[in-house]
Amino acid sequence: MTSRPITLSGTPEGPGSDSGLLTKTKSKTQRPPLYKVMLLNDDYTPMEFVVHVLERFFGLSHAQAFDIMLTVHKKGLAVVGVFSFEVAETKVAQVMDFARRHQHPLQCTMEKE
Ligand code: TYC
Repeated sequence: MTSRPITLSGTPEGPGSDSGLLTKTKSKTQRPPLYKVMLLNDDYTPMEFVVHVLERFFGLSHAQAFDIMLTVHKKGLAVVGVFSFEVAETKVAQVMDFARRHQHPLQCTMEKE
């Protein structure tokens, strides 16, 4: 078995035409859209129930949950988290189902960021 060195003579443009410049193609990676999950105020859902929902479904500490509940109570609504479409959809469904089962009118919605 014999082998000989491979010699490259020039570029596709021909020998001696290599400018030495390298070009790079920018591959545009698309980030998935994010969705804000919001809690809406109402006059009937007990404050402790809202705090419990925020702890249970959004993993917030008691203090964080209490703060957000008060923001919703005072301002009418607040963003409680930002998630992928699938996770946001699941959170909304879990909160709405939990509130309905406890017969509270609490509303939870999502919106593209
Ligand atoms: N406004 C309610 C009350 O006074 C408390 C409440 C807070 C309800 C946040 C809903 O998303 C909510 N009992």
